[in-house]
Amino acid sequence: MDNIRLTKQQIDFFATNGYLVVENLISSEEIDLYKALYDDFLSGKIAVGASRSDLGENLGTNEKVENITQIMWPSDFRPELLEMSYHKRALEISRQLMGDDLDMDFDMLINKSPFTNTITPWHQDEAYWLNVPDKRAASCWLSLDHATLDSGCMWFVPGSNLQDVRPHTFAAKKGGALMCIASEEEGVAVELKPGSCTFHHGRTLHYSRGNSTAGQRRAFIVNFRPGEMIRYERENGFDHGRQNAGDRQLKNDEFAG
Ligand SMILES: O=C(O)CCC(=O)C(=O)O
Repeated sequence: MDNIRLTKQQIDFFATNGYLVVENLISSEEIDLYKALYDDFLSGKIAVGASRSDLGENLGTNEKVENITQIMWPSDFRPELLEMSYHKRALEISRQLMGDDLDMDFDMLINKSPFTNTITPWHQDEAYWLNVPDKRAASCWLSLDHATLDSGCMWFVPGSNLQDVRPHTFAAKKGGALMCIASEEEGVAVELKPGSCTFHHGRTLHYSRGNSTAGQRRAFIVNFRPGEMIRYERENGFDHGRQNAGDRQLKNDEFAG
């Protein structure tokens, strides 16, 4: 596949709305490859220890499966991912959106298993992150399945990237998912076919409904920010839960003042 060149209209749309849909980021052959790898993570064939946790713990009511499976840093366990098409194309697009100094900060898998019916609460990613001086950051959310309203596609609040970070709290338990007050009335839902993706800014309000379907809702997420800010994070001991995924922190109280 050729490199994707965004139009000025797409770049402006992202700057104004805080999100962007990019269709067909990877081909159908590539989707099959990524699905096979993803399933090896889900089944435990690729062991990840404490990099795996339940983002929906105490939010959903599932006991036999994770309410929402979150695996941080899959590329630590399969470094070849870094050289594969998804990471490369997503990096290229993030640079077109926000500048040539962007690099990959971290990657993660978030899956909603069939009938787990657990929402990802409304939040802004910045609430989880160290308050870095340069706020440019984009997450690419690649869907390996049909992401629909019922399986838990992403919702975004257009323009929230240009507003403040709302007050966040832990939704159900300390170390679990964060939440803030927002509603579907403010948002737009983005259904995606397999191989398509969205990019969202670190400040964009987003959420997803639970998966009430019989299929998986596999999302592969890669986050990008200026290389200088990645260094700043690491120097300050912040690595996005690389080996302790279940210890999420509320960082947005640092935004006051
Ligand atoms: O997959 C989801 O439901 C949430 C994803 C998310 O919060 C993110 O990619 O920042």
